[in-house]
Amino acid sequence: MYSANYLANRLRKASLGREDAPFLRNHQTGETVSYGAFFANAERVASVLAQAGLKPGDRVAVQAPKTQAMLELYVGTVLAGGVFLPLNTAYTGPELSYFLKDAKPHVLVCDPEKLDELKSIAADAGVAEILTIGSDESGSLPNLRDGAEPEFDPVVRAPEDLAAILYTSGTTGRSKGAMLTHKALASNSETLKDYWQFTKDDVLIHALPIFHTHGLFVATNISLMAGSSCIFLAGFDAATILDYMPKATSMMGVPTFYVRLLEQDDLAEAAKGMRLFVSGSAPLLAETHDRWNAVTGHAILERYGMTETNMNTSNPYDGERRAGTVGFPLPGVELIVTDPETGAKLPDGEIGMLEVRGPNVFAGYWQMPEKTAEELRENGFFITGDLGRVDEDGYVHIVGRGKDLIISGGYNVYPKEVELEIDELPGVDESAVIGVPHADFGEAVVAVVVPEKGARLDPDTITTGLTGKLARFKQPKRVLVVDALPRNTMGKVQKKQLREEYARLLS
Ligand code: MLC
Ligand code: AMP
Repeated sequence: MYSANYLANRLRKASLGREDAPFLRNHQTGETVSYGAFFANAERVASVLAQAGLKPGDRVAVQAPKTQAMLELYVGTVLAGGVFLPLNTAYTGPELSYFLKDAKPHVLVCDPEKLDELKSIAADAGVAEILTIGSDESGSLPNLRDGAEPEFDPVVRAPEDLAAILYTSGTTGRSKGAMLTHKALASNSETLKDYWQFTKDDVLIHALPIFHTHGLFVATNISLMAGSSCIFLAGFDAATILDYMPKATSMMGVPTFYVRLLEQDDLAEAAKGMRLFVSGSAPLLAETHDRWNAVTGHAILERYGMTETNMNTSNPYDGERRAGTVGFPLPGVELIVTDPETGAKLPDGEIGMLEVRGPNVFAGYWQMPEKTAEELRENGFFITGDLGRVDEDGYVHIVGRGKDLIISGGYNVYPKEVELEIDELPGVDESAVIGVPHADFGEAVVAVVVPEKGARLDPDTITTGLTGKLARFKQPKRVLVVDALPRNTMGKVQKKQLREEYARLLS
């Protein structure tokens, strides 16, 4: 039925002929949406996009609340041959302006509440059409959808055509758009569905955002491909999740989910009937893994992935899920450990740069051939920026990062981007942004700031100065004003020293 369109076909296959089977149990609206109704709506959305002049390969950018309508937009964009470009709802106007100017989408879909602010930003970037989706499933896109024809002939798309672009920040402070093909997305989700044994009987608690790989491609694509259903929550709330657990079979989350759920009294009882808990996007402390096991009797299955590659490794479904490791390379994924300086392959057991190759790997960075060449080797291996080793039993351990990156509650923050903004503020000479341990978010952003000679700096003015410029999750949880930053003999700021000095600041 969708056979001309590589990814859509694979997202639809499991539910064909099961039109009444439930796909989304929408917590916000209290309604259950069947597979038939969901795909009919996605087709209507594809018609709306085509009517708006969307051509194959055109980008559809979206910064909207997590809703059923946004998922329909994802599938509708794929059906219409477009390239889906979701953006974190926390991004500010200036951040959005960069993405829109870089990706030049034909359509922008936003929250009606942000329409006024975004109109001029979108016009500046040459966006042809702005539509809206609100948190209550209303908006101009749902309105147009309801008036559109229910059937749409999917646009022909081959495995190597682009299905999505997801932006990921970089060490230089400039975000890069990772280009993901139909094949990369489909093959990875198909592999994971089988590896984690998802079937039509599964009910997944879906509390992750859908503007990132984890909530969009891992959680949603797997559910669609298995023909299972999702309890669809707009965001994370521990008590609500506990209420739903007895009706569910599985959950995917970042470590913060597990840390917060462990604070709930009735966790053991609620988790009894669950079959699978998956964690990823940030390191899960072995201590959290062990506590979870002790309380619920379940071993959390930790896996490792990234925007550019989707999922690379996973602990086994059957077999030992080893705390502090990310398991084995997935079927079809090759993983090697190389010398970060020379790129030479290292002997088994040694710590080095993790590199991965497989059908899951992205096609390069949008309009950044030099960046692509730096990180994606000609032989197909992607240099992840993560440091790790493979132990004698084949389990992969991530031991650190070769890239200057902070992961806070599963969101990536590149210090450079924050430092550039802080350094622009009046009275600032220079700054160093670091990640320090944080019980809830794993790591938290801290800024160490040096005032200009003779200037007096109040930490609060730094915090206020960043408002509206950077998304809240990137803003420092603490600002420290110091006389000077530690440097080595080459003059390079010693962030390791700062991280050690402030390791207990927030814990
Ligand atoms: C929210 N805040 C954060 C934050 N999330 N600050 C730092 N880090 C975060 N992750 C800010 C809020 O703006 C607010 O600030 C304050 O912290 C408290 O918010 P909260 O109410 O406690 O946050 P909450 O809404 O509960 O969100 C926390 C969270 C959320 C952990 C549920 O961040 C989340 O859903 N994270 C998942 C991210 C994710 O899906 N990553 C996958 C990336 S894909 P203030 O000052 O305004 O009060 C990827 C590849 C892979 O990495 O392998 O999967
Ligand atoms: P992103 O760019 O948002 O896709 O983030 C990807 C990064 O998250 C990876 O490069 C890793 O540094 C990190 N990551 C993802 N999963 C894990 C995990 N299970 N353990 C440790 N780090 C992880």
